[in-house]
Amino acid sequence: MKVILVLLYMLRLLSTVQCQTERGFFSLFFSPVVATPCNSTDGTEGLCVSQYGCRVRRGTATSSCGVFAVCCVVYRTCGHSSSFSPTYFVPQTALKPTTAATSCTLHITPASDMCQVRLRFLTFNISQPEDGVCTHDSFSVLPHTFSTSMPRLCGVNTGQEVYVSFTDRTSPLTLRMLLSNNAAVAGQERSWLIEIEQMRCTDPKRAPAGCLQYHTESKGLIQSFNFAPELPNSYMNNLNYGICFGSNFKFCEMSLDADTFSVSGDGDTALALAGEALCRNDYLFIPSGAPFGQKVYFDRFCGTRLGTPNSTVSNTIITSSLPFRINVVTNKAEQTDGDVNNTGFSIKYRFMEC
Ligand SMILES: [Ca+2]
Ligand SMILES: [Ca+2]
Repeated sequence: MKVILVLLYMLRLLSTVQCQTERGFFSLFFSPVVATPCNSTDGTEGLCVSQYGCRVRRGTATSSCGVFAVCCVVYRTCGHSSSFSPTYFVPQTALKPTTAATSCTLHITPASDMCQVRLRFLTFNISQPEDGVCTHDSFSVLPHTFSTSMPRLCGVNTGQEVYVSFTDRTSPLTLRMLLSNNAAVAGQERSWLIEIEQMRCTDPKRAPAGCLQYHTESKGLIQSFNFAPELPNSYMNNLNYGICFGSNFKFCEMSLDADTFSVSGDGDTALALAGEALCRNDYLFIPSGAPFGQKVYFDRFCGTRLGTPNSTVSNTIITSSLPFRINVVTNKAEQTDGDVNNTGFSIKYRFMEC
């Protein structure tokens, strides 16, 4: 028994010394010299550092990561600021949803050489828009406003990613969750877990100018914000943003197949529309988009199916305009334009080799 106690005491002594000398002799043996990334069970990413290193970051040790090292995740909440990357924005330090009506802001200070942040919405669930407008809760990134490319968002956006540039590299970006106390939404549970990763000016994975969303995989899924087809009028107004695709010389064409497409008109009637005359208010701008196998080209696509004009089913759309890019445009009105039950879009994209 005595032997065990002495051993435990020695271990404790070692760990204390290691905590106090992060770069010292013991850290060479007991924690990585160059901190390596680690994954936590809630989908967040941290750094393997000593307990002391984690306290310096004001991080949370989520799990053990080797002898005397912890996976340290930087969570921040209302009123905080951070220059660590990645930082995770949460409603409260206890990592629980909130029902409080509040203006919750987080300041992100650019570290040196950083030009942009990528926001990944690991969880994003606040109140729904009303007739396309975030009248109650909203998420915005200041000094960007909904009139610039980063829109004000609400509803459900789990799984979405956006890229926002620092307007100047010395002043912070402010992430703001505005939670309303209006009777229509009071007491609702709101939750979010937003990963904020700072991106170097030289990072090849940085989104090009004018691109709110950026995809570099050769195939994937693009969805409109608050894509929740089970909810009527989940569609968002006042959008004008670019979805861009990073490609290389290997790829000459991109195909687009809609699982869901409901952008204008009566959401309960199947009808594809295209062209400037028919798609005036809400549309997807797909440069030189042509229905597969046809040599007719359009830029604007709208209606309730994505495909050949007047078709009642969606067809594959091909674009060969490089770099691949789609613009999402919606105006400020919806039902007064005769648009009912528009739910937005969910489209599979795929690059095609030359
Ligand atoms: Ca519409
Ligand atoms: Ca509209």
